[in-house]
Amino acid sequence: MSTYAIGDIHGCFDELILLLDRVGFSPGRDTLLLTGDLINRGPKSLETLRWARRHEGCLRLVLGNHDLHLIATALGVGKGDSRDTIDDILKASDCPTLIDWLREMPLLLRVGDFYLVHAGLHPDWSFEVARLRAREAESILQGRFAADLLRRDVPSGLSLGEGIDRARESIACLTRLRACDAAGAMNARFIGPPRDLSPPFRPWFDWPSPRETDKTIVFGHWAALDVMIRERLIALDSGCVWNRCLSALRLEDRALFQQPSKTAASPVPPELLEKP
Ligand SMILES: [Mn+2]
Repeated sequence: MSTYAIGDIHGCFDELILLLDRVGFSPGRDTLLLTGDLINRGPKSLETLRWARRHEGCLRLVLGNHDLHLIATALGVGKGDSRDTIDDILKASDCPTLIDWLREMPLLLRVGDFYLVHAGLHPDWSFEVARLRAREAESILQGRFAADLLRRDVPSGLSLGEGIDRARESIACLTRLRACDAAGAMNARFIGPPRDLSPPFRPWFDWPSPRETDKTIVFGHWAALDVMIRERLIALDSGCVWNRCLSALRLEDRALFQQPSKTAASPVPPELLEKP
């Protein structure tokens, strides 16, 4: 009985299956924790999403920004990007079922001594605050104001309640955060390695925080960070879709397994060609 945390898949379904074979994953015995961004940019988003739903009994996942972008697009409020590879999902006959299933997934998940999140936590948040914020955003995402929550351009005149404003801020942190200043203000454009950061920005996890120190945060999203394993912090996006590899960490003994990428999405952002 093992638990494998797997980084951002981004539609790299062939690599996922090869990686599971490599670790000897057994659906009835082992558990998978996925850091989110299951889809988009890579070649097999629909296959990945269908597979995840079919294996929901042996896996848990948190939503990433690309998963939310898919939900937003399906709800008619997505802002398309020429690099999107989610058309196969949107055109599939089971699209509504897949989207409904995805909308039920959490933004933050606690599994034993581990917290799973796609991108990061605001430095000011304790785990309890992060948990309450995630629950609030999840409940809006599952309800009839989901489209208002996810739209990027809020039309003037659209009045968003305090809950929705706060939930939008929570979602930005949980699914997009990499670098921020001491007050937690995000540097939204930065996607490079930490050594390229200049003051006042630091990686979100390097600021002082009231978080309890007995839990370990597992996250993805930051491909330029690559796999990073610290005592209480595990980063797992090793850029499979950027022609690097897909990573799985067995949480019980921290054994790392990696599957080289078969397909490069193009163009590869120059920041991601270098390893940190
Ligand atoms: Mn992401």
